[in-house]
Amino acid sequence: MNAVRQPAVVPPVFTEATLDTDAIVRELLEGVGAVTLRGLFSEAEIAEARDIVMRESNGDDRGAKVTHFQGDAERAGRINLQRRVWNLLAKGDIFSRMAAHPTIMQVMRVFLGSEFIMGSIAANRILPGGPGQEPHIDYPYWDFHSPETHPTRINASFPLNGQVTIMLDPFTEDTGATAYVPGSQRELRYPDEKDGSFDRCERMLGEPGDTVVFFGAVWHCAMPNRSSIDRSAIITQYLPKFIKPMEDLPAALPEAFVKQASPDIRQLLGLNYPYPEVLDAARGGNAEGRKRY
Ligand SMILES: O=C(O)CCC(=O)C(=O)O
Ligand SMILES: [Fe+2]
Repeated sequence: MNAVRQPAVVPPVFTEATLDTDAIVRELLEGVGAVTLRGLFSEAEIAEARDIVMRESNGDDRGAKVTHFQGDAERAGRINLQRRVWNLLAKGDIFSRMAAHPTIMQVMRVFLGSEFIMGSIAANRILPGGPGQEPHIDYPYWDFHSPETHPTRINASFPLNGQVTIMLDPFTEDTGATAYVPGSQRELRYPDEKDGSFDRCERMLGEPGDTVVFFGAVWHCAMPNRSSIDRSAIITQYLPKFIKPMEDLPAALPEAFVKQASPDIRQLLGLNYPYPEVLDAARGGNAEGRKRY
């Protein structure tokens, strides 16, 4: 007799009407490590984002852009079947609307602190036949396979990362929906082969427009696309204000974009938090401390 498969551990679903940021924080830190937000984006918005991602990545047929956690695909000469589109804020207003969606901002303010920033925003497109990734954890934990380079006793009791995946295509087992190991974020560790992530994983399933928020310390990876359709998502990394971001986002953007950015986008670009600064050249006077003691 076949072993009975346990029911899938599905990330709890919230809408704007049922949003409960305390419950979401608990789920991310102490629960499965992920939640789904539904109904944040219209069909037209998803279609607009998808068109740009397809157009930009069609041109990259040699997979020339940098990518991550794809060592096996690179060795097998198949890296062009997973394509990234970087610097999305410069490629359409829709991506600023996605990055600073009020509901995402509301969740991240509670999870990462009100002055949180964005460390990266990119698309990840897996073409039909495209490979998956190695199970991993995300920046700034992404090199935690060398834990001695991180502070002693660092742990996952509080977050240094919040990930958001906005699905542009159906995320199914066939198309390569992101795999994750529920609860693995509670003990901060980079997974290895002995952990058997592929035997223990669940999938982040959903329809175009569904948005998964997860704590990047949860073991996860893109999976192979065995279908005949593309599987793309917008992948955004949010960080506490004091973490050095993964991408130098302001440097990649036109000056005019930065000048005209909304208050939320300025915060996401890290412009509200001025450090590191050349203090020897900074305006004199007291710059930090309580206004009144
Ligand atoms: O595209 C996916 O399913 C996940 C991508 C991911 O986890 C990453 O690139 O860090
Ligand atoms: Fe990841």
